[in-house]
Amino acid sequence: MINKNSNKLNKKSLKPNNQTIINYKNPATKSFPQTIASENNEDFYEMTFKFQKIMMIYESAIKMIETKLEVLSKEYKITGQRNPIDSVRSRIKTPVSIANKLEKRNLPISFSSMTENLCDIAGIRVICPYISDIYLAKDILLKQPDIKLISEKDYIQNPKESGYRSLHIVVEVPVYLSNTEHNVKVEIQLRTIAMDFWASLEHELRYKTSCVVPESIKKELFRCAETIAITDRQMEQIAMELQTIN
Ligand code: 0O2
Repeated sequence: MINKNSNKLNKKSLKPNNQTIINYKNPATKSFPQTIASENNEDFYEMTFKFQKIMMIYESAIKMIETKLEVLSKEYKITGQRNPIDSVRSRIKTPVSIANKLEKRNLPISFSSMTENLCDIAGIRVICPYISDIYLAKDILLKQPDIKLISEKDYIQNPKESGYRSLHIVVEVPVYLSNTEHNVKVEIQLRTIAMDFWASLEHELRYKTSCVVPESIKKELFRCAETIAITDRQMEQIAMELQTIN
């Protein structure tokens, strides 16, 4: 349930819960027709505008990183080197998903709370052919001076109880608007094609289901993850052997 009070804006300061991260003027509200200028309507327009603007900033941060990855892929292509990046996907968390996550953590559901507490509103998934490519792609990205590493979770070295494997990094990138600069957090999940195959199917089957998954199915999914991890290592070994022959 969304806590309406925590979302309520203070009209003078335009601050949810008297605090905000992203400061901006709201010219749109000034030109609203008088007929819809009642307090509630104003709140609605202000909130909608504010949410739209925050999401636009997150989308811009995604675009920046995607462009960097695209440039790298093009460089690998024209120099004839093997590309450590197979494909890239991205998504912005939905408002419901944002609210659910805040609620699950007993955090206020407000603009400032979501920008302060959630690191995965903007998410990018980088799919790599081999395990070593994951670390190579990470290092290449983090070498860029405008990408700042905030945190790292290596679920390849330390897989989750479910069997889930991926390398998660949270980075901060600057997004420049006409008058303001915003340091925006983006979660990047790096994984192999095989890890992605397992995670995507398991996500559908288990991770987001509301009913209790039987232990036997959890074990089965874990076993599949282990098999896939072994195959991942074998494929990398074969690739290395072939490289040596070449
Ligand atoms: P979605 O729709 O993919 O975004 P966090 O919840 O991220 O703040 P936590 O739990 O420490 O905190 O995060 P974690 O586990 O490092 O990363 C969460 C994300 O990793 C999930 O996002 C999934 O994308 C993925 N993930 C983590 N564990 C599993 C798993 O067991 N199976 C699968 N398939 N994916 C997993 P969301 O927000 O849950 O969903």
